[in-house]
Amino acid sequence: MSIPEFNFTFGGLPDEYTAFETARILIWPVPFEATTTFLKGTALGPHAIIEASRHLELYDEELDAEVYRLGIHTLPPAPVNASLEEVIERLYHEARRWVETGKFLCTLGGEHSITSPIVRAFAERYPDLSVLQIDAHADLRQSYDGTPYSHASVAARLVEICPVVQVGVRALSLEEARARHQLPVTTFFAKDLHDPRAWIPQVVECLSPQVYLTIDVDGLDPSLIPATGTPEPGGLSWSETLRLIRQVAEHRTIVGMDVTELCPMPGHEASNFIVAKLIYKALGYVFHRELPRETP
Ligand SMILES: [Mn+2]
Repeated sequence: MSIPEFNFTFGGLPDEYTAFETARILIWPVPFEATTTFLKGTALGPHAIIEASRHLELYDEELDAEVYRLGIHTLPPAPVNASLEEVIERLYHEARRWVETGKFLCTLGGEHSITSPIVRAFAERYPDLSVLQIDAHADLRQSYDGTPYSHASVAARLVEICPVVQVGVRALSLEEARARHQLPVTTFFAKDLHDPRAWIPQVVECLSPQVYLTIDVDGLDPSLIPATGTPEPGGLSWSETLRLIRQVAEHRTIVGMDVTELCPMPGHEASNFIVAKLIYKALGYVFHRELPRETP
């Protein structure tokens, strides 16, 4: 699959808001796909998200703020033409470089396996880290299709680094259902998410002070984002997802994030835009304390 060139930056911002030196936020495209099992195409996810992001309304009415004024720099895409193991190792080293800048790193996948090397880099800088995983899948298989770095095993790799809290899970194997009781993982199944006034504070309670947010877009309902490789019915709604991220950002410090598994599909361009909007909303929540109110 050939990845189209990246001719534009996230948000289609004026140059004064995209310089690396002054930007508070880094957008890092990682167009990597090696182990997806059902529908292929998530390597095209970063390009589709950035392209759609040019059409975002840049004023956030909920926060009464223009989030892009923090400065958003779009990094060159990570080189991903190597073996799976090699890519995982390279992503770790490159992620370290970006984490060391102290800027907020938001990675665009690509398949979900990219998350574990990035979290490894974050855990070195933030020893009190936990991961909040929004996902339809538990991803707790020790290995899948012969590799421990499958996208179906990403949470099994994450729990080797730090505790994980999963939200929206509704597809897992018996092996995973049994394994999770022996692992540092708390799973909030989609079937149990009724009143967000009850379950969201419980999720927050399970998280350590510093949180890395990983969003597999299939965690949201496929009626909202059908363009994903392994869609599962019964996912989070738009408002539940925003409310969850907002409350985590208010009560904990989100130190980095990624969004994975968008699989762009003709006829489902709305998915690309919804993912771009989700990222922009999340960035606003992360920086809510620093954003000046724009209207009286
Ligand atoms: Mn998933």
